Amino acid sequence: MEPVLFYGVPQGCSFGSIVALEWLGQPYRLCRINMPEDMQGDLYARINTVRETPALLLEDGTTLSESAAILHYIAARDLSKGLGFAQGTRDHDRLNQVLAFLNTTYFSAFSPLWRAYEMEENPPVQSVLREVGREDVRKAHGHLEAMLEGREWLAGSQRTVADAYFIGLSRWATYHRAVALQDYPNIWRLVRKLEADPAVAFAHAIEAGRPATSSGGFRGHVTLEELSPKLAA
Ligand SMILES: N[C@@H](CCC(=O)N[C@@H](CS)C(=O)NCC(=O)O)C(=O)O
Repeated sequence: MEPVLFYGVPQGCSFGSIVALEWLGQPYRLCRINMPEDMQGDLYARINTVRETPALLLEDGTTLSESAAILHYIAARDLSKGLGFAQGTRDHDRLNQVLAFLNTTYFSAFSPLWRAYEMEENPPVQSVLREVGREDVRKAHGHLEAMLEGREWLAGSQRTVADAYFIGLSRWATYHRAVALQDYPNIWRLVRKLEADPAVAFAHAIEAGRPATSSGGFRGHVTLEELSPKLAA
């Protein structure tokens, strides 16, 4: 079977892996994971012991987890698509650098805000977490804005998996009302360009459960149960 991407809803960071798969254009399937309930069972632990999305089931029955690993893997499946670069080149280093920034500093800036979201029962702690999170998110956007100066895309002059990953995470800034993306001209330019991309529209439709038109290789959804016989025990 084609590779299967396990994507999480709502608001998953796996959004970027859906966009990257669409850009790659090779056949793939999707498996929808409602977070956190679908991750609690033994079945999902066989896919990712850390019980997080995204995860990717490969043709040989093995799985790959962690966004950075999955995104580099997708890019490397066909370097002629230009979503990534050959290892050992400066272009690859630059892509790796920006992906690492997004996957650590940028991603984790939102962590206090997600914790606050889960803390309805404790308003004082929730309010401290919100303050810390909003400050971290402001700082991360300041760094990203500077990084984008003079660059059309995150890794330079061409669209890569870093841009796919970024557009998924950038939604959280608005969702948590942490910063207004319009206040950062370089970031806002990139967001508008990506939001106009058919692969991004496709990923939004998939997450929302609306009819979605693939311009890539989407071959439909499979369920965890259907995949069970293919997974290592
Ligand atoms: N380091 C991991 C983090 C993945 C992660 O935190 N995924 C979230 C969704 S964005 C998740 O699965 N959370 C589990 C939950 O909400 O229960 C990666 O970059 O892939």
